[in-house]
Amino acid sequence: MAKKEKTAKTNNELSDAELKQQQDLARANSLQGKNQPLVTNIYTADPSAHVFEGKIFIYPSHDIETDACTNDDGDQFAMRDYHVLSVDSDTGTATDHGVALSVDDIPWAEKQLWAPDAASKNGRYYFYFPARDYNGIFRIGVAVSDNPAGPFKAEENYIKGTYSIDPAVFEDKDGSHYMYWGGIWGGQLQNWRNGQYDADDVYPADDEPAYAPLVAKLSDDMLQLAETPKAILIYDENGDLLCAGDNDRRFFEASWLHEYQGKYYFSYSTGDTHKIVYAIGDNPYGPFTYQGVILNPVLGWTNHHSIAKYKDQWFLFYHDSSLSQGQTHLRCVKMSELTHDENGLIKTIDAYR
Ligand code: FUB
Repeated sequence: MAKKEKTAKTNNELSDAELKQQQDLARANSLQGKNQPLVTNIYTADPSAHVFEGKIFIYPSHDIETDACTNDDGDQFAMRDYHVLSVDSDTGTATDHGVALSVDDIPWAEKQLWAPDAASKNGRYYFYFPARDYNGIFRIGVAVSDNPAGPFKAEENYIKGTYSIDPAVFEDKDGSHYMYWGGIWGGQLQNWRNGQYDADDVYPADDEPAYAPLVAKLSDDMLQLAETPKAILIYDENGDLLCAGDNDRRFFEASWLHEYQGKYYFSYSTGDTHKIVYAIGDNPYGPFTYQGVILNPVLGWTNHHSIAKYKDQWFLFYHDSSLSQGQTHLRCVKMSELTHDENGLIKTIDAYR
């Protein structure tokens, strides 16, 4: 005890980041039982949930231990395969269906299998995922299966016209599928100018519009983009585009789209301010108007989510780093009920309360 008191840093000696991590960890530990990790046999993150064949399936990243250094490019997220999870509606327990796709079986991808998503059409299942190609550039690929749990077989090449990360696929009422994607920093949106990759990072000035996420309709066979990607415009309450310096509200990564009572909700992570926020529009392309926070910061740096309806109840799927006692690159997926109020606004969730 005496030794511990001698070596431990006092709160005054901790950096702000260390202090925040300690406080978050203490809060997470004191609330064990609130939302538990869905699986504990592996580390999982970036959960994209869908109801397929009457059951909730979750398509997460599979976090692993790594020697790669931690940096703003996200080299510490060195994932090499994907597992699919499903949730038993009676018991709420999740099943890990094992490896659904490995980087060794993706001809164009070298490393870093980041946040994926899946879609279904005519009894087949399509798995969309970002990875770095052999030039170090993030692209988005697709793999196909007859089973929602996989295994999936990857196409030979990435989807033409795609770059950056975090695909999310939304099926509209008419059966059309739209893919949303993009991310800054490690997500490389800041490296694309006029359709060309440039290794130099260029960001807008703080008072200029922030980098926009992208959307494109998918082709009938679900394997290509059916159109040139369009920028998603997100406006504030005054009708101005969110600016790059508006770190509390501007797009960073983790796109998701859901429809509620005829309105389209585009949600995303604010990255360095660690929130999941949302904006509402009248159609899948937007424009969207910023509304507020869905999920306050969780334990760990990243915040990434999905939203799905199961048996008349809406759920938020998210992750935090509680399973690894706060290690940002070793996360665990969780779920929580989500509520739209009588005006269609989403009640903010605090994972610690
Ligand atoms: O899991 C790797 C990356 O971290 C994801 O692609 C981002 O959304 C963030 O969660």
